[in-house]
Amino acid sequence: MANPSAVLFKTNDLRIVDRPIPEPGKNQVQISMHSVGICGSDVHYWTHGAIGDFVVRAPMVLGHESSGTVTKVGEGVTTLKIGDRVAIEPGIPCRCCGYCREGRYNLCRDMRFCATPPVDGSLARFYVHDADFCYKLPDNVSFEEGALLEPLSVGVHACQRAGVKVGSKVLICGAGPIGLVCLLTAKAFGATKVMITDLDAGRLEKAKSMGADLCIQVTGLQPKEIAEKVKNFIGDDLATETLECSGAEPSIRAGIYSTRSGGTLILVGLGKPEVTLPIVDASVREVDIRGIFRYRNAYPTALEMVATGAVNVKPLVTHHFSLEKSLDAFETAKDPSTGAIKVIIDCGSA
Ligand code: NAD
Ligand code: 572
Ligand code: ZN
Repeated sequence: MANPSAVLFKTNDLRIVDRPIPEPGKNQVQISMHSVGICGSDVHYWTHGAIGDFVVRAPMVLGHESSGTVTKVGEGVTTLKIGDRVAIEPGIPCRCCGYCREGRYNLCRDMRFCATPPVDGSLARFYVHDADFCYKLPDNVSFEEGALLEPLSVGVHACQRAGVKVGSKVLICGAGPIGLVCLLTAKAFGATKVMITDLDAGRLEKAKSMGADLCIQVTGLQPKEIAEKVKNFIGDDLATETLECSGAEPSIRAGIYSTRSGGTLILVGLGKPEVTLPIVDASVREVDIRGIFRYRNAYPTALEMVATGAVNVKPLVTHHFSLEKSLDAFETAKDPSTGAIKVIIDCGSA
């Protein structure tokens, strides 16, 4: 096959099929793909065929956490050359609307984001992307780390929106891949205590090994009981910033109760579209509740954190598969009994 690609045809119908090798247009580069991480959203499109209003109506290539080597440069590209190793920021905004022009390009309504219908992702042998959304990797940053810059950028944006700083006492709710990148980022931003919750003991063990100061197994606990544990650990105060990374309704409630007056709760996790929350408690204690939507201008920071050793993202990776074995990779990512955190697909380039 010239360009084997992991194409989702419909729910539970993911196949490796040959696609034409794409040629780079103006200001684009062709990339021989190396590492592609599987995200929860890839698994969700595979198993459900949709996330909210984004419905897979035509065959779509999956994958948006990726890196590779530049194999061709299109007209006008001056910043990259053949052979450069790059991480790919997967969302290309329109560049023209008010949000783009003020730098908040993640809010662009015409964003084309890899593996969000109808836009193809990058889980293929060859892929073409705008050059200015590709970041050259220094020699000491691996392809795998390059792919992990994508979820890490979510952690960077969450911590920036939260205002995590030196001395912060941060609570993270949910110890999946996103909770773990938030843990790494909060520590790199100077948080002196990072606490994390989950229902799953294995995920909490992973969080502990990655630097969590307190792990709270929340099964059977009421939101206010979780807040009490946070308060006891910090020493008669609550979290300065809370990053909710599960999307679970009881966890958002716990997030409000666990955040100190005047603090900030960031809603990273996206679950039910409507939930019941102790909103008066949040309001009278001036707990700011802020959402995040992916990230903006975060790749350079994420790359700098990895390149300097401020964070170590390697422990996130639990499994590797070849592109040809993508279906096995998705089965592994889907099955909680595998203990998978981040499954990486190696697409074949050296
Ligand atoms: P994940 O499902 O792997 O992790 C979520 C974790 O939360 C799991 O470990 C689960 O056991 C835990 N959990 C469930 N209920 C809980 C509860 N009541 N209390 C504490 N923990 C609980 O997902 P992920 O890949 O880590 O992503 C996390 C969330 O972030 C998802 O909702 C995802 O859609 C969202 N997300 C949002 C953005 C954004 O732009 N806002 C970007 C990326 C991911
Ligand atoms: O890494 C980007 C990313 N974004 C996720 C989930 C996983 N990975 N989001 C959750 C789903 N939304 S969405 O708005 N959507 C499908 C476009 O519901 C985007 C952010
Ligand atoms: Zn993702």
